[in-house]
Amino acid sequence: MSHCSDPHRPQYHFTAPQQWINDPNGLIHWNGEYHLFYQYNPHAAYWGAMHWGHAVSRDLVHWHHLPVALAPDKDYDKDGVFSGCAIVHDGKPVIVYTGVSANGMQQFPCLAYADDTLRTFHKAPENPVIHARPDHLVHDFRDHTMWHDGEWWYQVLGSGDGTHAVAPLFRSMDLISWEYLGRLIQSDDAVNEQLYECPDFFASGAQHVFITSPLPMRRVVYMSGDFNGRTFTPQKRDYVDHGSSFYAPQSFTDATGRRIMFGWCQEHGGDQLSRALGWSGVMTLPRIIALDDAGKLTYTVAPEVTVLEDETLAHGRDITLAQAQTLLQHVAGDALVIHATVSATTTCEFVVRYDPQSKEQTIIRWDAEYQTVICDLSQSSLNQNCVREQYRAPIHRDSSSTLTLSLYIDHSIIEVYAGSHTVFSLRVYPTHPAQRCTIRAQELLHISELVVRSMKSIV
Ligand code: DQQ
Repeated sequence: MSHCSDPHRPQYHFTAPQQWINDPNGLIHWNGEYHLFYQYNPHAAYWGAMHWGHAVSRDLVHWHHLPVALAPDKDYDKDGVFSGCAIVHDGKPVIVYTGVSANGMQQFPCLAYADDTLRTFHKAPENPVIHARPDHLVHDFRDHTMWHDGEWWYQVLGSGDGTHAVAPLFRSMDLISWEYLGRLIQSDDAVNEQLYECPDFFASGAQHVFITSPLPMRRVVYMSGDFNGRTFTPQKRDYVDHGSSFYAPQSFTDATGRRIMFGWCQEHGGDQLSRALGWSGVMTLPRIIALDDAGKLTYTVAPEVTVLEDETLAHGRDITLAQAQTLLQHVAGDALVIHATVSATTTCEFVVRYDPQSKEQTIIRWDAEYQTVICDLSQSSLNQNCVREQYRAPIHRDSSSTLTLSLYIDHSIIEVYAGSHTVFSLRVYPTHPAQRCTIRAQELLHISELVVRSMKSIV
C-alpha cells in the first residue's frame, strides 16, 4: 500500500520506508546534518532482528533515508544491535550500541567507528568493550548515554540488580577499557521500576536531568537534580509524556546548543493492523526540552516544524464559541495543526479526527475545575482492538488566565502540547475518514486565538 492510500500512515512525522521501527538511536548533529538512527526490523512490521536504520536531515523536518547502518552480523551481536548513542571521539564520530547474543542473555556495549560523512561504519575489533557485569547487575545491561569531561568519557547504561532498576556509571579515556564507578542512580520503586531502559543523562545549567523508560511501568519519566560526579540525587520527577504511546526517547544537543528530543510512538491499532499495513512505529516531532527555574522540563516543538504549516483553513481572534464553530464548519483534513488560546476558566473540548456519520472522535478536554487536560480516546475508532483509554495530566500554568494548546494531527498520530510543561502523544485509527474538527463547551467560552492550518507532507 502506498503512503498516500494508507489512511493511518503519518505524512509529516518520520516513519521508516517500511516495516518495524522502535527507539530513536544515535541522535547527532554532525557537519551540518542531523542524523536519526533507529531500531529497525527490515524483515517484518513487528519487533525482531534489530538493526540500526538511518536517515539524515538538514532542517530537522525533511528526512532522507539511507541504507541500514548496523546489522546483527557478528557473534557478539547476532541476536540484535540494540539501542545506543553517537559521540565524537578524537574528531571522529563513533556509535556506541548494545550487542546482544546468547538468545538475549548476553548484552554488552560495542563500538562502531564511522567515516567522516557518517555513512559507513565498521565495528571495533575489541567488541564488546565491556564484557563482564559488575555489582550484581542482571543480564539486561544495555542502552547508552555518554558525555565527555576533561580527559574522560563517561558512560551510563540501563540495568537492574534483580530487584531495583539501576543505572551503572563507567569511565574510559579510549572507549576500549572501562572502569566501573558505581551506581549513578537506582530506583526505590521495586514494583514499577525493575529495569531502566534507554537512560539519557545531561547537564542543564547547574542541574542534571536523568530520563529513562523503566520496566515494567513502561512510561517515560524524567528526574532533575544534583550530580556530584558519581551519583545523581533527584529533586523533581514527572512523566515526560502523558499520552498512550510514547517510549524510549533520546535527546541530543545540536550546533545551536538546543537540547532536542525524539521519542518513538508505537502502534495501538492491534498487531493485525500493523502487519496488514506493512509498517509500524513513528517518531514524534522534534521537541526542544529545557529545565525551568523550578527544575521542571519544558517542551516546545522545534520552530523548524513551522515550515510545514501550509494553508490557513481557519483563523479568528477574540471570538465566541459559536464563531469558532462556524469557522471550523468547513475545515477538513487529516494532516492539520490547531493552535488555540482559550480562557482557562471555562471547560471546553477540542474534537478532532471527527466523523459526524460514524461518530468517531478524539476529544481533548480542558477541565477548568481540576485544571487538567484529558485526552479521551474512548470514541476514536469503531475498531475494538484500538486503545480506548483516557489520559490526563494536571496543567502547570503561570498566573495567566488562558491556556494555550497546539494539536499536531497527522493521520494516526496526534501530539497535544498543553501549556509549556505537558505533552500527550496519542495514536488513533478511525475507520472512517474522520477529517473534521470542532470545539464544544457548555458555557460561554472566550477564544483569544484560533488558527487551523493544513500541514505539508514530508514523504
Ligand atoms: N528497545 C531496544 C533496547 C531498549 C528497548 C531493543 C526499549 O535496547 O531497551 O529494540 O524500547
